[in-house]
Amino acid sequence: MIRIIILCLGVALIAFIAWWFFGKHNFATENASVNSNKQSVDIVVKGGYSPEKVILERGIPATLNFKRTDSSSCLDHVIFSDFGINQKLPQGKTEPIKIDTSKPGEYEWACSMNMFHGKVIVK
Ligand SMILES: [Cu+2]
Repeated sequence: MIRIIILCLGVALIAFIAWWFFGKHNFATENASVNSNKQSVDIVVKGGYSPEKVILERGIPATLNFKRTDSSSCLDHVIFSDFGINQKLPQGKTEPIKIDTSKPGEYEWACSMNMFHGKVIVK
């Protein structure tokens, strides 16, 4: 009986892990919504970043709207080292961050402890 319970828990755990990774990959990348010379992407900060990869168009002023719903202090700052940005993210509020899109390339962001990461791709 105990063996069956352990087996069931094991299967449930594997299913959960598979779902977790599948879900993340499924929602990982998002293109900015562009309208009248502006582009923006909303990013939810909760146990990481969603989406964690953002594609922006070159030369159009861009804003990333970070909304932190996670209470952990780990995620209370977001750092774009390429742009010299170190922005506090107040919990429950949307914090707009302007991104320089003048040069194409890939720019990473991270939490203050460099544990969680995301990436901006300027095309
Ligand atoms: Cu962290």
